[in-house]
Amino acid sequence: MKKIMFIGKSGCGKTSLSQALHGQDITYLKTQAVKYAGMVVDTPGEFAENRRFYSALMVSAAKADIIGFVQDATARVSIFPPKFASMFKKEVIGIISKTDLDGSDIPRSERFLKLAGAGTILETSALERTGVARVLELLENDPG
Ligand SMILES: Nc1nc2c(ncn2[C@@H]2O[C@H](COP(=O)(O)OP(=O)(O)OP(=O)(O)O)[C@@H](O)[C@H]2O)c(=O)[nH]1
Ligand SMILES: [Mg+2]
Repeated sequence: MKKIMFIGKSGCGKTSLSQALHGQDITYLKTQAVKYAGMVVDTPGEFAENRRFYSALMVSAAKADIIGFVQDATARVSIFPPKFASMFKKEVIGIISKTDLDGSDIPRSERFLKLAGAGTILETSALERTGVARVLELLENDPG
C-alpha cells in the first residue's frame, strides 16, 4: 500500500477523510501535529496556511508516495499558491472534500486544484463515504 499525505486548510476534512479511508467512525479531532496513521500522513491545516511551515511539510512528504491537496468543495477561496505542487517531487493529486454539502462547487474546486498543480482530481465525501474507494485504488499498488 502506498502512503498519501494530506495537505489543506484547517477544517477542510483531511482527518475525516483519513478516518473514512481506514473504515473508522468520523469523529472530530483537531490535528495539532503531523500524524502518521496507516496509509495516511495527516497534517495540521496551519502547515498549509503559513509559509513558514512549508519546510516542515516538505520534510514530512518524504514519508509519503503521493501528496493529496484537499480542497473543501464549499470554500470560495483556495489557500494553495499557484504551482504549489512543484515544491514536492512526488505525484500530487487533488481531492475535493465535502461534496455532500449544499453550496458545494466542484468546477470551482477543480480550478483551484489545477492551478495548484494537482494532476488527478477526485471527488469525495467522508461523511457519505463517496469517492473513498477511488482514493484507496490509487494507493493499492505498492510503490515500485
Ligand atoms: N458534511 C461534511 N462534513 C465534513 C466532511 N469531512 C469533514 N467534515 C467536517 O468538517 C470538520 C473538520 O473536519 P476535519 O477532518 O477535522 O478537518 P481537517 O482538515 O483535519 O482540519 P485540521 O486538523 O484543523 O487541519 C468536522 O466537523 C467534520 O465533521 C464531509 O465529507 N462532509
Ligand atoms: Mg485534521
